[in-house]
Amino acid sequence: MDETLISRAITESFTKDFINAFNVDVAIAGAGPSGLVCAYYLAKQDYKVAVFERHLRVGGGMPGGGMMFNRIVVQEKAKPILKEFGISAKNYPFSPSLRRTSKEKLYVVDALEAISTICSKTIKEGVKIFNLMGVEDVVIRPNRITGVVLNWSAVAWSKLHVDPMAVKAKVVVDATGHDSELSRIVEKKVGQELITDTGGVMGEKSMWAEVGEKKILENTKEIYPGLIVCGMAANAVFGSPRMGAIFGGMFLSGKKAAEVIKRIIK
Ligand code: 48F
Repeated sequence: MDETLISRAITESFTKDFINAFNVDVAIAGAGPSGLVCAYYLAKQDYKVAVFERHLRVGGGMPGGGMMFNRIVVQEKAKPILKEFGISAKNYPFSPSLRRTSKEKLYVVDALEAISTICSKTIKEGVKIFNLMGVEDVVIRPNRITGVVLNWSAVAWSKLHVDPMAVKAKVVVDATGHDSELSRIVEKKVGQELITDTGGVMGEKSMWAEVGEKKILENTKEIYPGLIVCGMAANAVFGSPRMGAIFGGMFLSGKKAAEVIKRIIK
């Protein structure tokens, strides 16, 4: 066996996909639950989507479940999304007596099954996911974000001075989670011009699951022409609470972001 053939196969295949991703409909920063679900619903309708994930693995906060207990909780409203992906879910409460008194209809889901299934189906729909690549800036034209600026995560981690490269996109999504990194970058570069009450990133509030889960859908929107926020980034940008290891809101936010983006692109 010729080892260089293996090297050639990897390099040619990756480079082909990477060059193809230089011009996409939607570039998503972050392969957590909200970013992946958003990518999936867009690709299902034939939009060209690339996801850039800083870490080695995808999934963001999902594989860690709640405090490293690798289970997540999903509420009834997001059950259709579990069904869409074919993810198994167990009714909770388990005990009939607790079920009788509980007002909530919840589902417990294996976090690893959920994220691996979402990732697999998203890739099979045609989304290209580039891991170990961070979005360190955006491309801007007068009053509009038109792409993302990328670099290898290893470059940032080792603090090397290596210039980045750019990708063009009709719409850019900040799905970077609690830090809402892209929105903060845009705020820093364009000033207080975000479409929020303060014109800037308002900052995530302390835990209140019920309110956080409600607000996240309202907060999933365009915050600067060409820039959409979804998932925890949306709550962080609009000053809404965090909610812990309940993930229905993340899935629904990803789906809503896809709908918002479709309207923008049209
Ligand atoms: O944090 P993350 O899972 O975001 P999410 O989709 O989901 C939040 C939940 O996990 C959880 C929660 C549930 O109630 O509160 O926290 O909103 O995924 C964000 C992903 O973005 C990556 C990061 O490594 C993670 O995988 N990321 C962050 N900044 C960048 C980035 C960046 N600048 N470039 C590329 N990826």
